[in-house]
Amino acid sequence: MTDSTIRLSDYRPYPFEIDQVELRFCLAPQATRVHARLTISPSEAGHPLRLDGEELRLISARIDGAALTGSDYLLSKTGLTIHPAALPEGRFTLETEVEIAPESNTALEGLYMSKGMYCTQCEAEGFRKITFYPDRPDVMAPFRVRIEGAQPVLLSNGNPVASGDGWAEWDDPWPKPAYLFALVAGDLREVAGEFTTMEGRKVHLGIWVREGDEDRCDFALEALIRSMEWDEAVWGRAYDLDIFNLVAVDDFNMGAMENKGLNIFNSKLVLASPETATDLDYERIEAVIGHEYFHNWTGNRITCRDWFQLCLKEGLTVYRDQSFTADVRKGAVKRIDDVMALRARQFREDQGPLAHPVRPDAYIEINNFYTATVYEKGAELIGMLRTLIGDAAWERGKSLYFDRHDGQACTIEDWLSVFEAASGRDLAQFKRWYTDAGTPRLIWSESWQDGRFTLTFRQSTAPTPGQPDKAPRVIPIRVALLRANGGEALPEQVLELTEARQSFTFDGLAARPVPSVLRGLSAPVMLEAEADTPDHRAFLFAHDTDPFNRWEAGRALAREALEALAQGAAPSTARPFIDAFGALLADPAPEPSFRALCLALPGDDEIGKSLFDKGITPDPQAIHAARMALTRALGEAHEPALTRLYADNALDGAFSPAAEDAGKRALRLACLRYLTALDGGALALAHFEAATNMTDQIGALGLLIAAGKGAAPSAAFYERFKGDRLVMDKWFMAEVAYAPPETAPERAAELAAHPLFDWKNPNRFRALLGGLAANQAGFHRADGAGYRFYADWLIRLDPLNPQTAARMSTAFETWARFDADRQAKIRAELHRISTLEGLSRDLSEMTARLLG
Ligand code: B3K
Ligand code: ZN
Repeated sequence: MTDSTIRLSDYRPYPFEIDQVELRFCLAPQATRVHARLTISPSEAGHPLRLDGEELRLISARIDGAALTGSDYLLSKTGLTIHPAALPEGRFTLETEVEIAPESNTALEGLYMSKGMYCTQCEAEGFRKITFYPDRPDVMAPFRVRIEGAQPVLLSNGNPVASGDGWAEWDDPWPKPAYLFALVAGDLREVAGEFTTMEGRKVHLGIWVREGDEDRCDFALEALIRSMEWDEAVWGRAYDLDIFNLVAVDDFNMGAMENKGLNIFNSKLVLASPETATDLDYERIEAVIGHEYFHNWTGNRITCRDWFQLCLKEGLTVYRDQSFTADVRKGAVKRIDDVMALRARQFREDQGPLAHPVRPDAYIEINNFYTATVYEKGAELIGMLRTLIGDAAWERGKSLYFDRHDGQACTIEDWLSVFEAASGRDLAQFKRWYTDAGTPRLIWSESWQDGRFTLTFRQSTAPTPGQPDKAPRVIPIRVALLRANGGEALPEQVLELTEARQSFTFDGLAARPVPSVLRGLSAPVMLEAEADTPDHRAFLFAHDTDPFNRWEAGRALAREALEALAQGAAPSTARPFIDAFGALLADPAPEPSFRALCLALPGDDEIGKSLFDKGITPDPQAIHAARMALTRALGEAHEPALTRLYADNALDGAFSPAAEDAGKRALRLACLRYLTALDGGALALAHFEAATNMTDQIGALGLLIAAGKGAAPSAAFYERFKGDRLVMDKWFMAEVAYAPPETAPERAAELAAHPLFDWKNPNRFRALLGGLAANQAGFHRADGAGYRFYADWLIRLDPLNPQTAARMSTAFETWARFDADRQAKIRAELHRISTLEGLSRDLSEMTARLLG
């Protein structure tokens, strides 16, 4: 890497403490004045005072009231450095005034404007675009903020102190790093609520939205209250201010942000009504509201020492939000959803050129490390830790973490050491999960001899960029042994694999058991059996007492069938799966949401990865064709059962977003997919026309588009919803994601010229480009049209919004899977991007890593 690389090993504490921050904002779109008064104490004499600052026009700087002269400081493109000689010996105040132009801020980082409203995004390093400050998470200080502006609503962190016409003051007593600063000003409407904490504190809850959106906030407010209750009940953590505000904004680079007392959200993760939001939207809204709220303790009260420790707050908070959803919805189904997402995003990342450890040790642009590895694999490590040390030690360790570290900026070492103390275990080998990239491959085999059953495991991890050699990790493997006629011969237990190769024996069994291995995906590894048969999988799919492994067995059968078909095998190869599918349809026991998951086929990307894992070059078009063929074959084989399930799960009465009803809708749509392959879309059209909620409507529309029958319903959908920006995102996405692959790049290009394609809005940009990337066979069309279109748009977006452009470039991370011709085409596009003049740091780091 280049010399702009930031390294963990270079970490040094900041040589000053900031005792108090006082900020005054005079808002104006092109010339906002920010006055900052910092009370500073040197912790060690003789250091220059280094403050970060970018794109700021410095108006004045004073120390203890005296203006600095030119020789006292150095001003550069990245900050302000005040010479030690210009600093008083003890505590002093630094006052600066700067001017910024929020209206011209298209990067959506720092203070910017979205539809006439001022808002901020400071994580990771946006505060330096607001004022001069040590913009690093280990500098924590109480903030007091005064906002002056013509907007009716003026919000910041903490508690409101005073306000008048055109001004408001806020005080946040909890010391916080600058990345948690927030300010919002605009013409907003409040949907208010109230919560009393277990400590008896009355908290005012406010959801702030634009006029007209007030009636879409009830679910978000309920979700917030559920989150607050859950964090008290399960983690013993209560809220710590008198007010909690949450604002919805339309232009936002990500999902949401946990600013202290003032969460800012992408409006798609707040606003919901049955007509406009799908069941998945409802579930995500609840999960993300929970996630940001949970950050108040895991992230805000205890924060990260430096950005290398990002997983300290993110992995843990994802773990918390996943547990929350599992508790308030259906735990087994939630685990399956999480594992599907982990494999689709994190395993894919871990296997490609962007692979990095959960705790990286070098970066150029930290925004490029808000990844599935840091977040989702980070969460898996927390779950694994709990499995390894057991619930009692886990509970003790959690309490110790909050007792010991409240108010501090911490490291992964701090985190692990509380669990070492609580469990009495040495977690040195476990720590490799944080420092070593790559997904271990775990191969198992079994033997049965003289009444003794043996399970043998081998683990290995392929080299990843910068890490050629990998030592064995500790892997908790949940295992149960099943009886051949159903039921458990040996209940579930955890085996601890610590060596590269290790065997575990089981005695006292009356007959040879059937093992159910790695239940719940008890470690983020790729499991393979030395010798596995469709019979073993079909048995587990029908009889495993663990719902996760039951689903997993069916998934593997489906994957194998698709892989074989994609390589030209005879249709009869799919027989074991088609029969097992039928057995599941006939089994009355599984509840609808679980059954819906078992009936869905793996996506094209999953098949592509799986073939590549086996050393086979995937052909995206053949995979797509295989999925079509298998869908049809399943429909033909099981039409009566599918028709019956579809009919039996119809809902009437008022819409409820609760898991129960959502499961039935998901199951009906799963059945509808197969029935559409048979009738060409008649039933799907009826479903679309009768739909009274967005789940049914967009679900059916997607099937119709894919069946080539989308023109009329899509036009009707467009007419009905063209005034609704969130629904229009869904339309843009569906039009490309489900388009026939042969024409997907052309459809994307057509839509890019559509008057509603507001490409500067990240949601709309992601809808169109994300839709194309989701259409694997279309994106990877052999002539490279998909790649070219995609790269053109990254190039166009980069100068305005580098963060989103860099994020979207991950669509190219799988290039090494494909044939030489596709590889060359993708690499040529990446090369074209990487050699552009003036390319952002964000996108140039990404293209360099992607090219390897
Ligand atoms: N912490 C923010 C993400 C900030 C991303 C900066 N590029 C949201 C979250 O994880 O809760
Ligand atoms: Zn987070």
